[in-house]
Amino acid sequence: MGNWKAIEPRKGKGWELYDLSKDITEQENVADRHSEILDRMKRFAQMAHQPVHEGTYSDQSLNQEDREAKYGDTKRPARRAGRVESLPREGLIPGENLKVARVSSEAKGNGKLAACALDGDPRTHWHTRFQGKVAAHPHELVVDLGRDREILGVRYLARQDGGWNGAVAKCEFYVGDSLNQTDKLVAKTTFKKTRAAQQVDWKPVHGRFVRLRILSEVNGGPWASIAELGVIGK
Ligand SMILES: [Ca+2]
Repeated sequence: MGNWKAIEPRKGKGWELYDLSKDITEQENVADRHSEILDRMKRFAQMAHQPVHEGTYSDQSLNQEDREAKYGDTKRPARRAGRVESLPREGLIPGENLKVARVSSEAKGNGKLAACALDGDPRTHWHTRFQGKVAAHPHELVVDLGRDREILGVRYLARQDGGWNGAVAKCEFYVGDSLNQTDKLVAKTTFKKTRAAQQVDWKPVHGRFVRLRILSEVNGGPWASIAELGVIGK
């Protein structure tokens, strides 16, 4: 019923009520505070002559795949606040070892700095400069891995806030030993327009710096943005 979910875990042991609009993981039983809502839901359940089952009311994630199939990527309704994808950590060089060594531009006015692409938080993103003179492609971000490492690829997460501006399409990756010598091309790719994490693999190569050269955006816009970037390596 709406964003409310009521369950009776065991017959006669009392009901639990969860407000899924604020508490999607069902941590806080609010049956005491909203007895009128619980009573209405219990009446519903009695009218239906069957107990209320978990997931009956508003687990919208069950419908997510249907919705994607129906609307495709471009016309999907706005994502529910609070639901984001994240970057799988397996095989990544731990994020605390990564630093921004150089960036072609960043949106300082609203805090969408290059460091946001490396902060481990999918809800923050780097965005290229869009106020004043808009920065255009190619965009570049150079990541310092702290020391020489074996590098096998990268994982990329597009912005997770509902917008697509800057989501990366065509992109090249270079590796180098020093900040001014990142000219070894290791991969070229075109990322898809998806919120899910995407991965690029290449043959193991040694270096301390990884340079992304971004050549286009998923909708043809002039910007680049990245929620999270991880480097696969040792
Ligand atoms: Ca981030």
